[in-house]
Formats: sequence, structure tokens, C-alpha cells
Amino acid sequence: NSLTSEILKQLVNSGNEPISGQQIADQLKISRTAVWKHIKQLEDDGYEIISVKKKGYLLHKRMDSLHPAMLDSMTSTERVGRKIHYFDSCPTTQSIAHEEAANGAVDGTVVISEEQTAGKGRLARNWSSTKGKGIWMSIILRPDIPPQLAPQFTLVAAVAITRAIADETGVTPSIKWPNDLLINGRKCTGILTELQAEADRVQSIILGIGVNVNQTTEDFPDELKSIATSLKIEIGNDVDRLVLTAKIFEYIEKYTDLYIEQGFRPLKILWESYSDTLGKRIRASMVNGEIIGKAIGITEEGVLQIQTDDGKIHGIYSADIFIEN
Ligand code: BTX
Repeated sequence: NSLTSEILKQLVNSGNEPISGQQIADQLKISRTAVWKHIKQLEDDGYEIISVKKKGYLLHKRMDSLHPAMLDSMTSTERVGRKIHYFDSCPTTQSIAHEEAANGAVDGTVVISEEQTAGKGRLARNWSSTKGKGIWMSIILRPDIPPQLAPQFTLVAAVAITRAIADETGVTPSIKWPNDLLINGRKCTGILTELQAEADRVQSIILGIGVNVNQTTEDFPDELKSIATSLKIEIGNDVDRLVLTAKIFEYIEKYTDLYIEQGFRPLKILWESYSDTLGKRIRASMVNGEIIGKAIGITEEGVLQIQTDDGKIHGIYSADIFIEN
């Protein structure tokens, strides 16, 4: 409950200094016995807490979870991740975020879950979300923009997550338009951008982000084994999900700020530098057919441009992209 996470927060913030039971009790206006019960609860949850004689409690080892109290202590953002709704398991963080957004959640609110039982991709596809192995979250953003510019946020998010992964692992994914991050040709991250909007104004963007972090090949269902990868599979060791999540918050905030100040242009340049789609001959498969040609660029709106063999240029708003040889 919230007192337990308040105590966890205090333990985290006091770092290597033990914090006395009396101090915690005074601050939270509860008895020392109550403090002790919450400490027991944290230990049952998997946190290792040392009792230092005459000094108090010390957080020795944190659990591998994305607990908001832990995330809070690692994040220096102003908006993104300041308010977090955390679940051990849920069907999909997207629907919870939609509800929160409709109920007035503030800009930067995050819904995060250790596991999704019905994680979703685009076009009603599934998103495999193994418990405790990835980052499954939805970020609510409230930029003051017209709805037709919202797809740009998929590209802004793609750049932000690419930078965060590169910082944390030393491996830079490449971006496959519009919403996949690939390492060695396999998908390590998917982004799903959804909207609540009026005719001329966005009310909220629900940015769904799924990052495969510590799965092994066995964690993926058979049909994904050849197309999906995780950061752990690629770099050979576990990656700290807390640190990576905090980094993603920071970069999403930084790049949405940049977007608001300077527009899409600087982000388009970054996006292009990470793209593995541009310059290649591709097949774009859409709901109503397909187009084969060379991917020559993205527009200021984030629309992919394909030039077919007859020289015509086509704007693609949404499609699955396959590289042709
Ligand atoms: P997408 O439609 O581009 O990709 C979905 C496809 O990717 C699936 O059909 C499958 O082939 C493959 N796939 C499924 N799971 C995985 C996985 N874990 N790793 C790699 N490939 C996979 C991409 O849609 C958008 C995904 C967004 C996921 C986030 S998680 C938090 C939020 N909540 C939620 O339900 N969705 C978003």
C-alpha cells in the first residue's frame, strides 16, 4: 500500500545512510511497530533490508521491479513519470491509460505493468509481454497540436527510446518506419500511438511502449522466436529495467520539449539518422493493397514517401514495411 511505498521511497532516498525507525515513524505519523510491519512487507516483496544496530534500516538490495517509489528516486524529469500507476499484472496498459486520460490525468502520467495478459499492437495484433522481463507502459501526453500531427509522436518516441537504449546498452537500434526498433534485424521495441481528440485539437496522446529487455529466446512464443529479440539476447547480460525506464522518461521529455519549441524538423533529422528504411527498396503492405518502390524520405508530417519505378512519389501514412532485395 501507499505507506509501504512511502517507506521504500525514504529508504531509497537515504542511500547508504541507515534511516532510523523513529525518524520514519515521526515523518509518517505512525507507530514504530507499524514501521516494522511495513519493512517486513517490503522484505516479503523481495527487497533486502538490513537493520543496522542503533542506526536503523538500510536498503541493501532492490527488487527487479519497476515500483514507482524506485522509479521516482531515479527520475529527474518534470512531467514524464512524475505520476505513475503501477500494476503487477493487467490486460493492457493502453486501456487503463485511456481511462486515466479521459478522467483528466496530467501530462506525463504513466501506466506501467510488470505483465500484460492482453498486450496489443497495431490493427488488433498481440504484443507478447512476459512478466518482469520488459518495459510495458503507456505514457499520456497532452501537447497542444492538431490531430493530424499526432503520428509524429511515434517518430519522436522512436528516437527517444533509441537514444535511451544506446545510452544504457551501447547498442544503437535502427528504426524501421514507423514504429519498430530493430537490433540485427529483429524487433526489440514496438510503439503504439493512440489518440483522444476533438476535430481540431488533440486532447491526449497515449503512447504505448513495449521494450523487450531481459527475455531469453525461450520466453518468446514460437512464432516470434525468429523475428523478436531482447536487449539481453543482444548484449549477453541482464539490463537494469529501472535505469532504462528512467532514461526513456528523460528522453521522451527532452524530445517532446524540443518538438514543442522547434517543431518536427530537428527530430526528423535525428529520426533519419537512425532509420534503416530510407534509401532502401521496400514493399509497403497496407490495409488496401501494397506499393513497391524506394523509400526516399519522410515529410515534415512524418509521412513516408515511396518512389515507384514509374517515378511517381506516394505518401504512406500507415503500413507494414518489408525490405526487398
Ligand atoms: P505492431 O502491430 O507493429 O507489432 C505487433 C506484431 O509484432 C505482432 O503481430 C507480432 O508479430 C510481433 N510481436 C508481438 N509481440 C512482440 C514482442 N514482444 N517483441 C517483438 N515482436 C512482437 C507494435 O505493434 C506496438 C506494440 C506496443 C506494445 C505496447 S506495450 C505497452 C502498451 N500496452 C499495449 O497493450 N501495447 C503497448
